[in-house]
Amino acid sequence: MDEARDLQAEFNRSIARDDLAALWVARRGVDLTKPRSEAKAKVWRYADVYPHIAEAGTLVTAEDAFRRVIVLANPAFGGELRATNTLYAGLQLVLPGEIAPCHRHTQTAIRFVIEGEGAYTSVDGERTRLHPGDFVVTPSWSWHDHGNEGDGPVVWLDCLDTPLVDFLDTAFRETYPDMTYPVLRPEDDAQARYGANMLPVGYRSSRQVSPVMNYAYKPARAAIERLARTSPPDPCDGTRMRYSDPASGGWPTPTMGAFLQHLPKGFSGAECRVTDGTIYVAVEGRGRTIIGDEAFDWGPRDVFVVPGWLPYRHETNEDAILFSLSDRPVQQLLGLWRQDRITA
Ligand code: 1HN
Repeated sequence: MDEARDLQAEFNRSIARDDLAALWVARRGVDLTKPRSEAKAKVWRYADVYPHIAEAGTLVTAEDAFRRVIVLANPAFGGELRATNTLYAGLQLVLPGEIAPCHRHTQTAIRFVIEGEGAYTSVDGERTRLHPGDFVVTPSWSWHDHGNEGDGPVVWLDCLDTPLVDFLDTAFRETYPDMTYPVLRPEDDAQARYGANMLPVGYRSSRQVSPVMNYAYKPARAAIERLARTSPPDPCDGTRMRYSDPASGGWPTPTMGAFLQHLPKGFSGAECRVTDGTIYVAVEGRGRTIIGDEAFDWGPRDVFVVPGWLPYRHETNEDAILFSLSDRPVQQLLGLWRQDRITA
């Protein structure tokens, strides 16, 4: 018996020298029946993070920093720039008069505005104004710069698919020779063309990304609030809508989907789990989310992460609105996405 074990151990050592491994050894004792996300559940409260953002504002300019961002680094990944398994998140500060210089990269971004007025983002020569609750899409390989023409600080949450793009070894980047890209189209041109339940006749999408640049908060919130009044909430997610690409009906970006949801006052949600690890931003109201066996309180501007396949359950003290995003488009495209309702 011992001899057999010794022989096996010697076998494992000897094949390892040739960069080989025995599958039955590597998988011994590993639960292969379900995913176990490495990511940790976590809340970043804005009141805790904002002082660091404000201090960063006194230490570096947006130009010197290129992007003045405080990254929400999930503690599970030892300092890697990841909020979930596949997504990056960071809070970006642009002060009045500043410009975050132009560049492009293969990573896609969704930027959700947390606070402040007067900033714009420019994508391939078109600008859009940012208001709290809006999100803007920066498609893969599009030139983009940001600026703040207002008189107060502006902060938004950058969410990018960088961990996913890195994993696929597909990260490319270029810096534009000037600070800003030339303005080629009128401001909010995309809003007029694609943002009013219409499309230009003959429009054919040439990219796997929504032509809508800015998904405004006001109409989304009005729709959610109206639905919340007239239809019963989902037991897990309340009144939850996904944002869509008006041309395809699909997701705003190929790698990141976005959602807005309303949870009524006193909501005590059923326990659920989904395979897509999700980044939430509390926009309005207060509540808590029980993730696994830990409760995370949240209020306006707090960001929290629910790792994939960990049971979660939302509770509220007030009417609440949550924005969220995840890699669900990728999982669904590959036929891998699952959900499970663990209703008691
Ligand atoms: C990026 O391009 C921005 O353009 C922000 O504002 C954060 C994090 C990783 C890679 C690219 C931006 C980023 C980023």
